[in-house]
Amino acid sequence: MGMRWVGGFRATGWAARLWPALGALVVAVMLAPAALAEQAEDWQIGMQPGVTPVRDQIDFLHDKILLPIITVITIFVLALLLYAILRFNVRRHPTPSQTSHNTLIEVIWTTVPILILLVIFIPSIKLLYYVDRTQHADMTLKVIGHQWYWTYEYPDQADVSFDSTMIPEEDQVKRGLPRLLEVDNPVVLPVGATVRVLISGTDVIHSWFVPAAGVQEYAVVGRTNESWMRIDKAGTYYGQCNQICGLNHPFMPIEIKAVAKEDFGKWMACQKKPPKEGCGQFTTTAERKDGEATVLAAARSAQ
Ligand SMILES: [Cu+2]
Repeated sequence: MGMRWVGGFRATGWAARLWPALGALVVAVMLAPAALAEQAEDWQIGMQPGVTPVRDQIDFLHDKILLPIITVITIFVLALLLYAILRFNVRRHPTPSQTSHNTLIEVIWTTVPILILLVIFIPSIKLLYYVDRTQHADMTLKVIGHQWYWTYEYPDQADVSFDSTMIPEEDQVKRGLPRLLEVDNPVVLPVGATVRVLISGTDVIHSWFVPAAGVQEYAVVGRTNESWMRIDKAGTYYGQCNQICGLNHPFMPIEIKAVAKEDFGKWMACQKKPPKEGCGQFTTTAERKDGEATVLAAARSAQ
């Protein structure tokens, strides 16, 4: 059995076997989110992959600006701490200095954080305004939060509207659908269309949160909040109410199906004038066929 260097100590026996296993675990955890697209995953440590321009900008702010800055600050503070601990401990430095003020250092440690905050402030404000609204929407989706489900309205599509309720947990499990995320009537949107999202509520404050789209907006009674999204990749995207809104707060998920324009047209036509037997593959009733659910689940696991 070979010996390995572990942080300056020689590890033998079980410790030598533990470190490669830990390394493999870390790699597995880092790769896990990359393999799956649209919902939170076990062992996920990063953000879900994004599918809208807004999310691209959020990722840029997080990955390229905030994370590097906070990493440098954390390492710098850690280094200062270690230096103080090692250099000025009672054994190596028995007589402490009586210095209490140093103008130069005080000016530096006041101005440098201000400059860092300015560097963060400018792109943050730009992003806030970018997320706020779109000037050129192709369509509007209205989202209304209730205890404990969502209503969706398409005001520029003959006022099509429907409620979206979580299907029972045991059905989700039985049919291989994402637990606590699958709904009876998902929102259907065309890929590539700029969608103005208007969000309101009828009882308490809810929050419409779809991580892959980078949208999180409060649903408040008597107020219409606005955001927007342009989903660039077909798929199913899940979200949840993320404002504690009462007893069934965890049971009002959000499901968006982003589909090709033609499919959206067919779905919308069916919503406007449904045939007796429902709207085919986009059927929006709770009686969705189990066969279809199986196909959906198979498509998901094949992704
Ligand atoms: Cu809620």
